[in-house]
Amino acid sequence: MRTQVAIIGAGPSGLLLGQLLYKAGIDTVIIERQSPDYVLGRIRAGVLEQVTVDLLDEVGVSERMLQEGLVHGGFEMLFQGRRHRIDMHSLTGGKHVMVYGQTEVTRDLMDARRAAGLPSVYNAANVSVHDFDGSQPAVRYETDGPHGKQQHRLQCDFIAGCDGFHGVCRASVPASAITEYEKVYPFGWLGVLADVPPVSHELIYANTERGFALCSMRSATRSRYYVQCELNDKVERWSDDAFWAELRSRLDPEAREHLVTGPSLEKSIAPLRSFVAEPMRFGRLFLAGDAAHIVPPTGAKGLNLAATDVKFLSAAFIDHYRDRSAAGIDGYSERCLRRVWRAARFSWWLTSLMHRFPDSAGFGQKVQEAELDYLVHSEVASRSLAENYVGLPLNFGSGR
Ligand code: RFL
Ligand code: PHB
Repeated sequence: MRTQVAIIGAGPSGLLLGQLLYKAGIDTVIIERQSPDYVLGRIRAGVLEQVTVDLLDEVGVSERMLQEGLVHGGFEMLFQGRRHRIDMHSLTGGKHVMVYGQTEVTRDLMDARRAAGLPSVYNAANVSVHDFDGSQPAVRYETDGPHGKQQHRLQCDFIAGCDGFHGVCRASVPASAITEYEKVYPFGWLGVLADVPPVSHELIYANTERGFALCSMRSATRSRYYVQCELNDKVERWSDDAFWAELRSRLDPEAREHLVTGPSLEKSIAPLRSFVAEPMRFGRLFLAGDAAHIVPPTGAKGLNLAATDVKFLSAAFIDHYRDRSAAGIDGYSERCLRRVWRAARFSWWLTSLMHRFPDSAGFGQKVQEAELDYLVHSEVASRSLAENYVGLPLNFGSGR
């Protein structure tokens, strides 16, 4: 089998890249290790920047998002028992974010790919990438056939590594060719999804004595809540009742009154990590999304970064095929990393500001309180938070 771009991974980055390239007339095959249902079962991001909304619109998969998504012009910061609203809309000159779950984004992209009749291989085993430092890269994988395992070889011009943090693409690059920067935080997030109306119509980010909490949502009848938990905590240790009691203890009196509880549809623990791999291109292999970088979810940047990576990557392939220019390919890594580090900085900063750290009682705690106080009372500081939260423009700082 042969294609122009082999895409490894059918998460949001792989699927969005597939649609962007399809619109440009470039052939792709997507190879995914899991089943479609497994991919859709992972409950993750909820907040889309305007840049991401525009990209989904550009590839023709915005219809349901525009109908069902919730446009938010602000969010709330809760500390010392009081809520303070960050009015993103007025602080950024009219910008907002869209609350629409990653599961739905992925479903819409999967449906569009299927409707266009584009090839995807799910349940692919032992996926491996080869010869990306030469001119004829290839991907090998196995599928279940009627007579046992079938081996496949996909020849291509380029490989797009959209296979997430634990994927095979980054792991296939020689250690000497890659530099990894990592910060692991001493806590995780315990998340619950439940069919109950949200506690408030906007998101609440809470810094409390018992740790961080986040009140988010998927719709007017479905809520997504998180509480900071111990790094080695086990989800089995948390009954629904225990989760609701913990969340309630981290809310202000008004929110506590409005909190509606119910059985959880999903409950999981995610560790928090900042990670960046440099560069993001190795010959004819390109990394995009979580395969190249991870940010802690506090700033809601992970999925949005994945979307802008693949926008830059699709532009690079279009330069190559349509204009016979190597400029996009050569500049891909640098262009992405500049944006990635800005989001890494913002996500690290907001994580540091909003969580309880085991070792920062006393001075660290007082400085955190002073910074929160400054943040909500200084318009300049609030604006900086709002500007980063809604997302910096694609061409920020480059004049391009
Ligand atoms: P994904 O989604 O991990 O998809 C990678 C796909 O590759 C497949 N794969 C392989 N396929 C073939 N061969 C192999 N060897 C393979 N190895 C892996 C996997 O099965 C998978 O289907 O990466 P992608 O596409 O780059 O997308 C990134 C986003 O998923 C991620 O950044 C966000 O979920 C992060 N994130 C958030 N981002 C936001 O922008 N806004 C948010 O509000 C937000 N909230 C969150 C989050 C992440 C969270 N967790 C669980 C870490 C909240 C949480 C709790
Ligand atoms: C979510 O709705 O899952 C969500 C929202 C905001 C974040 C992280 C996760 O910062």
